[in-house]
Amino acid sequence: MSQTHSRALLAFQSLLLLVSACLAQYIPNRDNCCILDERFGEFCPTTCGIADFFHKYQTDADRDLTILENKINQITNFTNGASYLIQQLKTTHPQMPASQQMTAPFITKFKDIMEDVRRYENTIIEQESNIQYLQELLQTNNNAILKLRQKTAQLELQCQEPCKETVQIQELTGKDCQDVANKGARKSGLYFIKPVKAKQQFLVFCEIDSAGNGWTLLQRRLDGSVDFKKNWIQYKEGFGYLSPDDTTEYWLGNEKIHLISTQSTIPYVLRVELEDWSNRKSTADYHTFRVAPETDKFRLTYSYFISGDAGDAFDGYDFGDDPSDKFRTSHNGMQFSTYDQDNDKFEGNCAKQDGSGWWMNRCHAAHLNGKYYTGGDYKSPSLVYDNGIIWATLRNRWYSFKTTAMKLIPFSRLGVTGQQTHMEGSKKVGSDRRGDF
Ligand SMILES: [Ca+2]
Repeated sequence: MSQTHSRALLAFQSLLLLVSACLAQYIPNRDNCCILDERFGEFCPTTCGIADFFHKYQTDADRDLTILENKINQITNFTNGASYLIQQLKTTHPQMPASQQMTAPFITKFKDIMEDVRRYENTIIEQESNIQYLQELLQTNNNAILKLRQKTAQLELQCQEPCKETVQIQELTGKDCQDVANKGARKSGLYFIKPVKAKQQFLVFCEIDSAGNGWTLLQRRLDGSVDFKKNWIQYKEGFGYLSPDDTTEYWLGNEKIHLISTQSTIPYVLRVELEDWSNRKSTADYHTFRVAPETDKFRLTYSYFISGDAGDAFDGYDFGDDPSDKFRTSHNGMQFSTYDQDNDKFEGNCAKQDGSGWWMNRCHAAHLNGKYYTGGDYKSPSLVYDNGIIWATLRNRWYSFKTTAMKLIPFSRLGVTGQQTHMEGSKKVGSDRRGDF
């Protein structure tokens, strides 16, 4: 409100007051309207015209007063609003930043630091995890070391006692067991032999009779205690266990068999010995048995079947499935196969199917390294392949023999007194006429 308006309003209010007092005492009319009243002073010597004046301007004065009052109220409202706003600003932003431009670098730096902190936190968490893993590993290793120490202590205790089991190895040696027997050996057992081309001697079981015949054992099956599902290297080097009393199973090894069988121009005889589950024993002898070097995959060759009541299964067997059964199951001239070296005549892998190592064709009529089955007949609905210890000319291919042996002797010693004699052309026994796979 301006100062001029204030003064006008004050004067006007005073005038109204006087007029009101005057009107209360004097009701103006034509008779008294000219009566002097000092209270009106020099500006209003009489009350005459006052009422008219008042009535004339009352409406405008009232309107002006109403407008003034509204404006005062508006201004009051504005003032209150402004005060409230200022108060709010003070509360909300007690200290406004001096300048955002000045603080921006600090904010950036702060963010970087926070990022670094987060990164270090992650690194620490990761390292803690690693430490926990290593601690667990350390604990596991400590436990393992503890167990090993305990085992070592046990073994040390055992070693303090003298060895209870001893293996007697005969002193005589030779190129083969016949050579050993020729030097005077008359006792079966373990001997070191060294074939002509062998780089070092190796142990074999020699079966020597009273007549001085020395058989060199190549293979033994007795009880199924040794798994004959072995790879190429194992069949090459040999596996199983030699024993001085011939009570364990083994394959002497293709390399050693090769060295023995090819060391001389004097032909060897291979004798196959079979025992069925009725303890009936049978044999089959082959002339000039030879096993080629590894470069020829230890190929089997012989000149002919001499004799034996087991029959000539190496020559194959007509199972009745196919006219070529006999040809496809013969073994003379076949290379050796294992599950990891397929040298057979079959599009599949005979050794892998049958779980053995052998001179596979497509696949076999003789199979002395097969799976060991107790009782003989082993056919079952779930069995696809004839994988037993088989000699098809003696028993059908679903009959697995109880014991077998393969052994060599120089041909010149065959038939010497003390040896078992064999009938030429022994009958072939075999009821199962199915072809092989
Ligand atoms: Ca094949």
